[in-house]
Amino acid sequence: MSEIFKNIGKIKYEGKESKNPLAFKYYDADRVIYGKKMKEHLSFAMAWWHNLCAEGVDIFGAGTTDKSFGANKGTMMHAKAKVDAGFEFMSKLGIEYFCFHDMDIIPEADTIEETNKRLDEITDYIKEKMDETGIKCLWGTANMFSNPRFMNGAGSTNSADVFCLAAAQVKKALDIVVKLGGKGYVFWGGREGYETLLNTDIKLEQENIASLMKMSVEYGRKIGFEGDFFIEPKPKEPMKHQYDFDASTAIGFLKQYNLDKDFKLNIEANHATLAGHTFQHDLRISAINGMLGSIDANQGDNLLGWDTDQFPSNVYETTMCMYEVLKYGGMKNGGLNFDSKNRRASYTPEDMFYGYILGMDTFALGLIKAVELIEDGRIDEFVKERYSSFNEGIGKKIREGQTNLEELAEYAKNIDSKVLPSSARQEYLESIVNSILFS
Ligand code: XUL
Ligand code: CO
Repeated sequence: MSEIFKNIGKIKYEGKESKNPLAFKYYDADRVIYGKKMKEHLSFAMAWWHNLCAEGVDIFGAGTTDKSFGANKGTMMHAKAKVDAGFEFMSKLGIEYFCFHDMDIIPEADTIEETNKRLDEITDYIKEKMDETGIKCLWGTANMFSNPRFMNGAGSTNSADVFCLAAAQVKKALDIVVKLGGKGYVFWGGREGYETLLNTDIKLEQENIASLMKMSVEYGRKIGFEGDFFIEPKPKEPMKHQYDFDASTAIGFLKQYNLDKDFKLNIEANHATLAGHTFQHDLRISAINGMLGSIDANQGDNLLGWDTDQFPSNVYETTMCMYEVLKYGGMKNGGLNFDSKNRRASYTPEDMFYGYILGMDTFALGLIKAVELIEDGRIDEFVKERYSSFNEGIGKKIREGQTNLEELAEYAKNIDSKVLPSSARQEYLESIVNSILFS
């Protein structure tokens, strides 16, 4: 196998003064922070689909980027060339994980039998590369949104036959995730949603999605999958309304159908913002529910209303992300998967590396700054103090469920009705963040 990215060597950490575009300025993989290496805090993963498959096609124009890697597209030779390219790419960047959809790694065949045979063949090859390099699988998933049969979703489809084809696909995807030792299995409800209520039975669709997930958990556990199942919330696109709208909605769904013991959430930055939240909000909601599973690392564009999947460059956002992750104690089976793609006009192999270097450095800097915010302590201290009226007296009784409306009404008689809560001091807190970010 010959080298694919010939003019690019191993990407090294050179420090923030470096002007070498093919070097890390902040990501120093082995630097120890809070007793763990940077690479362990961040557990970066390469997304097979954007990096090795997407060629910059958009609805107005053809691809701009050649991802043939020297093979004829649509063949198993091409599938293998993508494996070669992917492992060379990850090795050069020091990325230790990858994530994939079943249909990213092979061209889908006309029969399930042949598709599965191709999956067996390619995963044998991937496994060889994993053994050679030590690179691991973070998570896998089934693409149940591209093929026309999934026009109405997979679990949410109106066709029992399509539902069965989806089940067959998840079964095989679980087989290969287990074969590759994947730590997670993702359900992104690509088309699990609806366009109009005029033709939609929401109750039936949601119950069917839950039973597909339940059967998947049963099968996964039966074949020895010990990792986490993840739901990846997204409010819209491609559907007008998607059932896994945001973290809160997905958690409610998982609890309603008793799936919350096996599932956690895979939070994607650009999906949270499409739902009208900050990235940090959906991370916090997942964390306080014990369900922060993994992260799809990217960023959107505030001026656009769709999923732009850009490489993260916003240090404020990555700082707040790592702040949540550190406070939560990390992600057991998760990591930071770059569900990010180069802009269509950044079409050269070097751009693939620049994208990852940007994303990895932005998260490394976010990690460093999040640690500084935590060590500084002023924000934590402020929040603690802000709620301190619940630490004793009547406040404590409220927290502990030791009171009732009658007692509180009696207590309220002695409170000055003009009382105000303490100042929220948002501007003071924002300037603390700035002083740490730009120190
Ligand atoms: C789509 C998206 C997916 C999932 C995996 O918006 O994020 O790529 O991450 O299916
Ligand atoms: Co994603």
